[in-house]
Amino acid sequence: MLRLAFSLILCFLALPCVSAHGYLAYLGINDDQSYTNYTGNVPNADPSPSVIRQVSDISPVKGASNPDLNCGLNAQFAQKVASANPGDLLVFDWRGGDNTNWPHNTGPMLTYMTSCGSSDCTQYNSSSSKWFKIAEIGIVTNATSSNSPVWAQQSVMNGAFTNVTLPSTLSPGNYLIRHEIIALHLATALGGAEFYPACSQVKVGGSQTGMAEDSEMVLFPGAYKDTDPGIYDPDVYSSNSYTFPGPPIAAFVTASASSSSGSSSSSTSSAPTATTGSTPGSSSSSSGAQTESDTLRGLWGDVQTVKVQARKRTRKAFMSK
Ligand SMILES: [Cu+2]
Repeated sequence: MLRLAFSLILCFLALPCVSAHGYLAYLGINDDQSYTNYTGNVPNADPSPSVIRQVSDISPVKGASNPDLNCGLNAQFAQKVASANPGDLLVFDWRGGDNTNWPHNTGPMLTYMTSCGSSDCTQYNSSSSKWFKIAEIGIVTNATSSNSPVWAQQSVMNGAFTNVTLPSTLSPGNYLIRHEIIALHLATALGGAEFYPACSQVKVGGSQTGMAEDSEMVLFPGAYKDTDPGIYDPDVYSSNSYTFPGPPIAAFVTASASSSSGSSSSSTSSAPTATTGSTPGSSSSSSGAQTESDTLRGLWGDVQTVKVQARKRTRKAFMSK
């Protein structure tokens, strides 16, 4: 993991890494073109109506038992609800606090959902809600660099979107989507992990029947412990293996993903098409072929479809300050 070590050194030397944090700036649904449907509010700014729950600061949530692990620092109800359908592509665009690129490159990205019940999510308190996991992505191989292992989060730092596909058999209803980056650059110390959860309010249509089992559902906080191997990770800079925290991806998600190709879990999309292929120790081949859709097996054997697409929107339009 020389690449990661090098990045860390750069971080110490050149950048104010302690204060370099960020937030979910945009959510796109079925949006792999050049725009993003839904704008998130800058943390602590005067809010505009959004589907993304605003947080109070770009700083991370620290500690696995922190109540803010639910939806981010002092997360507020959002006024709007996005419309989506099973199988839709969710496009998450994370930014640094100054709207430059996301500042971290080490650690996984995980996506959970919870039902808001019969009413929409605009007033739904999810602190005692049960969440199920629909996607996770950690270390992948870098097809442009001898298939060397690299965190998918590196692509986000490079300017990529993170793509997650809604389960193709998801039951209709009102949901919160909790998309989370865990930054592990300080995770060699207990309590060092940085959690960045972001919750978006959606209403899912259709007439599917897929649901998670009770045994697959977790609370936030509650799903993680500070001592989990994927959260306290002394070997994070020397190991190519990674153990995702939280429950496995819900069975109905992986069942629907394997029965219909193209239905997937999580991936990043970036301009240099850097992230595709298979994870270390997986049985699938790592040809490095830059195909539009490439299936890989995650470290838990979960089928993930990596979709590589050119980033068409330029950063410049959003960097006016
Ligand atoms: Cu940070």
